[in-house]
Formats: sequence, C-alpha cells, structure tokens
Amino acid sequence: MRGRHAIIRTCATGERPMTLGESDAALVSIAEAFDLPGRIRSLEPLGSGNVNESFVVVCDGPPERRFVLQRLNRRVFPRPDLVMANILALGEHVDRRLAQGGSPLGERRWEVPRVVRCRGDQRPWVERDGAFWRLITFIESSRSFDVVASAAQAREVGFGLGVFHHLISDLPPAGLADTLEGFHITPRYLEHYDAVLAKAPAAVVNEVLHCLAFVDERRDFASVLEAARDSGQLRLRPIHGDPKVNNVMMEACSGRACALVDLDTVKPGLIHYDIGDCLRSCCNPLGEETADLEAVSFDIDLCREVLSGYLAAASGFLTAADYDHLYAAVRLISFELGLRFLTDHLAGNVYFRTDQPGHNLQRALVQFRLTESIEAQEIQIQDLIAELRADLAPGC
Ligand code: GN1
Ligand code: MG
Repeated sequence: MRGRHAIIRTCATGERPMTLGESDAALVSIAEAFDLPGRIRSLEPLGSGNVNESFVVVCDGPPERRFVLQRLNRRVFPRPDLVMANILALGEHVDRRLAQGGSPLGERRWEVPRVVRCRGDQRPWVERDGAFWRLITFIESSRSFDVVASAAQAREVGFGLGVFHHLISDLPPAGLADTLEGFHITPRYLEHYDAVLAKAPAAVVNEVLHCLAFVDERRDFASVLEAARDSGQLRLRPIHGDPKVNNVMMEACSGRACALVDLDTVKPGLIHYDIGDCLRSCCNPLGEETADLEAVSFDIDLCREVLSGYLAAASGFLTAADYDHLYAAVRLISFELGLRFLTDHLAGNVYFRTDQPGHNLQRALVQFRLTESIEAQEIQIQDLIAELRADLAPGC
C-alpha cells in the first residue's frame, strides 16, 4: 500500500479524484451499499494502481475482514458491467475446476477474489454520480510485492500464473467479453502512437528524441505476436491481462503464491501477453518506477525461476508454437509498455495516473532500457527456453 499520497495523483479518469479527508462519508456510504459482513472500521487508500482508484475497507469481526473498494476508470473500461461479468464467469469456472481436483496445486491453497453484491437488489456494483464502484474480497493472510525479492519468490510468481492459466485453459474465450478492445495488440498501440505524435509539438528533449528513434527501429517487430495469431500459430485463450508481480498474492506464512488479483483485464487474448508481462515485471529487480535508468537490466536468473515455476503448472497445455514465441513475448511486452507510457506522455498523461511531470516518460525509458537488455541477452534467453522445454515438455 502506498498510502494517502497515492490518492492525490493526477487522475486519468477525467473525473475528480476523491480524497479521504473530504469525502469519508461519501466513500463509507458507497461501501455500505454492498453486503458487508460487519460495521466498517476503516477505509484507506490502496494506491499502487495506474488506472483505477482503490481503497481498502476493513470490517469489524470476528474475524475482521478486508475488502477492496474500487472506482473503475470508465475512460479505460467503457463497459464496466462487462468487466464484472467476466470476473464472475471466471470465478464460477475456477470453482468448478477446483472442485474437480487434478490441478497442479495438490494440497496448496488457491483463492479467487470474490465479487461482493449489493444489499437488496444483489447487483454486483454501485453507480453514484456517474462513477462505477465495486467491492471485491481481499485475499486474507497474504501480501504482494512491487519487485521480486528472491529466486524463490520469482518461481512462485511464475507458478501462480501457470496455475491461473491452467485453471482457465478450458474456459471458452468466446464466453468472455472483450472489455478493452485493442489491449496488448501492439500494432494498434503503434497506430495510436503515430496519431498522437502527429499532433504533438516537435520533440526537443533528448530523452524523447531517444524514445522516438527507439520505437522507429522496432516498427516491424511490433506485429510479431499478432502475425502469429493471424497465421493460426497462436490462438486466443482467456488471459489475465496484467500479471505483474504485485498482482500475485503470496501467502504470508509460507511465501507461496495463493491468488492472482486485479481481474479487470481478464478477457480473450494471447497467453504470451501474460507470460511476457509477468517476465518483464519480475525480471526487472529495480521495478518499473525506478529513477536509476543506467542500472535497469533483465535478470536472466530470475527469468529461469519464473519460467520454471510457470512451466511446472502450465506445460500440459502449451503447444510447440507457444514455446517458439516465448522469447518474442518477453521482448514485445516490455517494448509495448514503454510505447504505451511514451504515447501517454506525448498525449498529456490521459491514461496512466502520474505522480510528477515527466513520470510517464521516465516509465517509458525504463521499459525501453529493459527491452534493450532483453535484446542483448537474446541468445541466453533462447537457450534457457530450449533447455526448459527439453526438460519439461520433451517432444514439444
Ligand atoms: C496498468 O492499473 P494497473 O497498475 O493495474 C495497466 C497495465 C500496465 C500497468 C503497468 C488496464 O495496470 O496494462 O501493465 O499499468 N492496465 C491497464 O504498471 O491499462
Ligand atoms: Mg491492472
């Protein structure tokens, strides 16, 4: 939790951000519309998201219970009702799968954040003054980390993503709505970047000039995963959409992954977006918010751990073409995130919330630095993938 300051970050929703001091009563009244199990003891900002606005609600016990109250960013999610429908469909599917057994989890704990419905009409959200609010259970006795702290943790994050994919691998993607059209379709981000750039004032800052050249050198590469999808090598599956390290909850007592949270971006997609996103996040030990650009690098030892953990749970449903595109996935998603941050910087920070001027430019530079580090280690990363593939999926 970043604390109170997070709430006064610039708000990319186009709506005025709520601050606790001025609107305690309004926030409590929104939370009370949901079917909570007790009296609200506290309501605090939960501040690390770049898109939505989140609060943690603590309810009196026993046992004391925590919930996450969120205002969905309607500019990013124009159909928040469909976001909720996807989360509910995912929860029901995973419940069925867990009841059947036979997952890579064995006796391990695994949870899905639950949607709390409203008192009375049982709607899974509240609309107030044009804003869309929902309440989700907090995964108790667990915590998350903004950066990976150890090899064991990296392996757990990978395993967590593998379990998540395993449990939804038989959920038909057509049953999920496309709630964020174009999400992770890199050529679309490139088109949007070009449109924004055409309207932006000519760049004079060296960092921006560097970024523009960086993007230009990788234009052809941007379509690598979508081309594989068009040619039928890769196919749509249900995905998480945002499996960065702090969206994987670790059980407090054991340090084991026990849930993936932040399910807003669950929708049909390529699992490579998820694998690439998880790797670009976990294998950047300084984290995506670092100011120490020179020191940013892709840690191949952590990559080994994440991929081993992932494959331990997921190798059963990966195809040969899936393996063939793993390296492209990790390179592409760090490049894509850099491109998204850069575009938002050029557009005047309308999508990602920012803490200070130039924040999105700095974030873009970090992702581009990471991309360069990945490119410099291509042979080692490809060798690692080949080695794990031979061990875990012989013949694939
Ligand atoms: C956004 O809001 P948050 O932090 O959960 C973004 C992700 C990015 C991430 C980078 C819907 O996620 O795609 O990878 O920032 N989510 C959306 O930190 O655009
Ligand atoms: Mg997210």
